[in-house]
Order: sequence, then structure tokens, then C-alpha cells
Amino acid sequence: MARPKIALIGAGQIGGTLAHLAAMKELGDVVLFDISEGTPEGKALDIAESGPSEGFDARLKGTSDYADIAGADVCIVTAGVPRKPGMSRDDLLGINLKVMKAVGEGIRENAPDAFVICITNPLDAMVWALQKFSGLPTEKVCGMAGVLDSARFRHFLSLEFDVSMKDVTAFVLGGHGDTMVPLTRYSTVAGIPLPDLVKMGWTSQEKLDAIVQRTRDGGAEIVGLLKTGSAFYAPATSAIEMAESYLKDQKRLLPCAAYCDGVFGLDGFYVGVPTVIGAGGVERIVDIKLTKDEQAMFDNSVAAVKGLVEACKGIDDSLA
Ligand code: A3D
Repeated sequence: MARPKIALIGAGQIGGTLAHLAAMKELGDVVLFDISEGTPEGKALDIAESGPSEGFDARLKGTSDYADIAGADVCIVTAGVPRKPGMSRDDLLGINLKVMKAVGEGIRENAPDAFVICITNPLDAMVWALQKFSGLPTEKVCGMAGVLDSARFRHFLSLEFDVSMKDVTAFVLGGHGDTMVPLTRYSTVAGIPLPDLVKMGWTSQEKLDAIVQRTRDGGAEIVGLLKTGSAFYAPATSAIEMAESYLKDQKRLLPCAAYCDGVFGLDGFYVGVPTVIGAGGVERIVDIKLTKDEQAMFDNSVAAVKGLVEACKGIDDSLA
């Protein structure tokens, strides 16, 4: 059986890291696509040359020709521009929307059967536009954000409790932005919910609130430190987790930006929700019941996403 083909649209910081991870995990052969001359070819060759030491079997190719992504099983999209200090994700909307149009057309024409994972920001609006531009089925197009936001939350919680990150689970819903909704009652240490851990004296409510806020600001914290771009190691790892679940039909329950129509009270929007990812793409959305407070936070987050989608429609008539 031929190896799966993984197309990475955008060979920047995240794209290069994705290529390295995909090769090291032997998820398939990798095609790195970018419009920046020489970048995809250079990164593909550099990573391929790590193969003998690492001992992986994967072919890597760099290209600026969409024909080379033909027949891809998975496309991970990072094409566009990242944030600089002082910018919000929403400041990227106009420029990255144009990029999504070109990428959507490239995928539609060359890899219409792929499972597409969008990472480009502002995430929830860009994945919505990418699905429209590509015309692929909604269950085959999703966005990576929740896995990363949950991973950040889990990391901070493991530091607070001084326990292994492996035993901390976390649940983050809503749009990928300042309005994301970390759900503490569904976040646990080995099954013990965070509110119970507060009662047990493992932490205080104030400390937990501060961790929630640090999670919301997790992207900005890294932008502020790096100064020249945004996070890329953990975003790449998170998208690989989703791609692996699809390619191996693992049916992992992962939070991702999925098309919600008739779930969570939504009618045709992408927003971060718990999903099951398997060979069918986003196979299921877990439509949990929110408390009044959580629903208010979720509604606030959805309103922010809807505002960005409306802005996209204002910029590109074909989306209206
Ligand atoms: P960067 O290193 O700048 O890479 C982006 C690449 O896209 C560059 O190599 C560009 O040449 C390329 N590019 C630009 N236009 C096109 C085009 N039309 N076709 C193909 N390639 C093109 O950025 P990065 O890898 O650090 O980040 C990529 C995106 O991910 C940005 O929009 C970030 O904001 C976003 N991001 C999202 C998250 C989430 O959790 C959702 C986290 C971190 C970054």
C-alpha cells in the first residue's frame, strides 16, 4: 500500500515543524508548498537530510506548484502571515482571507478528497472561508486551535499541581481568541475535576482563575517573547495529533474548530467544540449542555467569531 500523502500549504515556522514531525512519526510522504521562492525546497531537503540520523522512511518534496499536492490525503494550511507584538489575531483578517481564497482553489482542484486542517489566523473565520473557497464537505474541513489551547491549559495546570502533564485533561471551547472558554468542571487531574481540587486545597480559586487567563493569553505571551512571530512548536504538534487521528482512524476526542449546524445552538459556523476525528473526518460533535455562566461565555465567543465572518463577507462578495 502506498504511503499516505501529507500536503503542507505554507512552509514557514509551523509548516517546517509540521514537515519534520510528520516525517519523524512516519505519517506519510510530505509535500511542502509555499509561494516564497526556495523556502519549501530548502526546508524539504534539510528535513530529508535528517532522515538517516533519525531513521525515518518518508519522502519530502518542496514546491510552489499546486499540481504537486495532487491526491493528498491530508492538507494542513498555515499559509498567510502571523502576528507581531501589539497585533491581535483579527488584525490578520484582510490579508489572510486573500490567501485562503488561493489555497482553497488549489485544494479544490488538486486534493478534493483530503482532510483539511486550517491553522491560519484568525482561525475560526479563516477555516469558515477556506471551506467555502474549497467547496469540500464540511466534515472534511476543520481548524486547529482547541488542542493547542487545551495543551497550554494542561501544561499550566501540571505546573500548579506538580503532576505529570499526562494525567491532566482539559476542555476548552469557543473561538480561538481572547474569548475562548476553558471549562474547569470538565478539566481534571486523573479524573478529579478542577472544582473538587480547589475544595481539596490543591489550589485556590484565585490561582485557577489566573491560570485560565494565562491560557486565554497563551498565544500573546509567546508573541511577546519571540517578537518576530508567533508560536510554532506546540501548534504544529497539535495539528499532527489531529492528522494522525484521521489517518489512523483513531477516533480521538479532540477539541477543534468544526462546522456547527444544529449543535450548540449554532447555524452554520465554525467554532471550537469537542469532536471525534476518524477516517470520516469530523465524525461527531459532542453537544454538551453548558451551565448558564458557560453558555454566556460561549455566546460571547461565538459573537466574536460571527463578527469576523461578517467582515469576511464584506471583503469578498463571493462569500456573502
Ligand atoms: P510564517 O512562518 O510566516 O509562515 C507562513 C508562510 O505562509 C510563509 O512561509 C509565507 O511565505 C507563506 N504564504 C503566504 N502567502 C501564501 C500563499 N498565498 N500560498 C502559500 N503560502 C503562502 O507563519 P507561521 O507558520 O508562524 O504561522 C502561520 C499561521 O498560523 C499564521 O496565520 C498564524 O497566525 C497562525 N497560527 C495559528 C495558531 C492557532 O492556534 C490557530 C497558532 C500559531 C499560529
